[in-house]
Amino acid sequence: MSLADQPSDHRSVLNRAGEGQPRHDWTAEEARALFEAPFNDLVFAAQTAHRKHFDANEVQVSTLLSIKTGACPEDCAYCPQSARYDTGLEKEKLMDVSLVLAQAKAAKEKGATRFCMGAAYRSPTDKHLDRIVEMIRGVRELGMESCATLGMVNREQADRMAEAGLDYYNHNIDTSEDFYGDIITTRTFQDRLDTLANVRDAGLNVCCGGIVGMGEEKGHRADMLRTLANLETHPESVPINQLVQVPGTPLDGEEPVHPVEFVRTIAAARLMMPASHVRLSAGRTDMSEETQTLCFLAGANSIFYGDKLLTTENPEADRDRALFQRLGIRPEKVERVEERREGCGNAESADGPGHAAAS
Ligand code: SAM
Ligand code: DTB
Ligand code: SF4
Repeated sequence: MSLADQPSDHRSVLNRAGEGQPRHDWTAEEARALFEAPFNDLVFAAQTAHRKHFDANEVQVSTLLSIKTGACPEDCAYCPQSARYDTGLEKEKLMDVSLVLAQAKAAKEKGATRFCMGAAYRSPTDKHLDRIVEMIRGVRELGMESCATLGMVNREQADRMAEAGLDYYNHNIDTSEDFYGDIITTRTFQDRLDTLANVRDAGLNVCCGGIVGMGEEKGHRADMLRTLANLETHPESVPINQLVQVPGTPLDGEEPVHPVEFVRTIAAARLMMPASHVRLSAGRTDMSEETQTLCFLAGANSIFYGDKLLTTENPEADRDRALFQRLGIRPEKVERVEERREGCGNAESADGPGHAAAS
């Protein structure tokens, strides 16, 4: 055991992490200490780190659209879109560009600043990518940030999307390397890291996180976040999804994660990647407003907004507007989009994505 692997007292880990300095040398013990720390100490440290980089009352708002639905050859055990499971989902071919842009425009009018296009592919064909590149250009022309999640991409594909002006590419590691094989067998953990490297090398912002509630243990959650935090550059956006259980998928009926453990995962992500946006992602429909509030307190500062995720429900837009109002949360301003594009938004710049510390 090296010195770095010695068990750490949670207090020293929290004190250091609360300073909000991005680090890439997290030990397994340090990451696990966050999951064992007293909850109040953990959330206090996470909120402290959060305020070093962000306005604590501002939340980034993205809207998702499934641009190609179902019939996926992969076997991700959580996913309603895998062709291997009978989930009753209606499959849909790749949408026309004009329909996608009409939805992007509607999302913008409702207040979203980022539009995320998701497709149920193992990896996109170059022919499909031609059409997706047009969608990316169109979303950008609307003045929104664009994000795509299309499965595995090679360097050339990532370059094409970067040239079209794509802002973010989402590709999740989903869970820890150890637990990964229990969830997905059709592509490896290393395949995912390779796609992330292609996306990063093409100059795109990386959106990468995972799912909580798939039967994993705390240690797996800690290890998943450690993999992300120890990347050379932290993902600019870290979605933490709570499993949405869908009848017909192998994970339907899994013991749901306790809300406190979910909030812990958000707090740990905030502490381990303090300058990144942490997204309280899928699963909010099954979450109380009190749990969501704790997530914001623990440092979540991004959500999916709009009545639908990809194929499952999301809280109604009206409810989210009411929740924001009750909490005094403002959607992150459109100007931040331009600031990030001009390069002030490097997640590891001294004062974080595009702005100074909170008041
Ligand atoms: N097919 C592409 C891929 O796998 O990269 C893109 C779309 S896929 C639906 C994007 C991510 O959504 C997955 O990696 C997973 O983290 C998340 N996801 C899918 N189904 C989910 C579910 N039932 N509950 C929570 N998250 C889910
Ligand atoms: C992410 O981490 N979560 C989003 C997005 N990235 C693509 C997807 C959630 C999907 C939830 C299940 C569904 O609606 O199909
Ligand atoms: Fe396919 Fe993506 Fe669903 Fe896996 S998560 S089955 S790759 S759509």
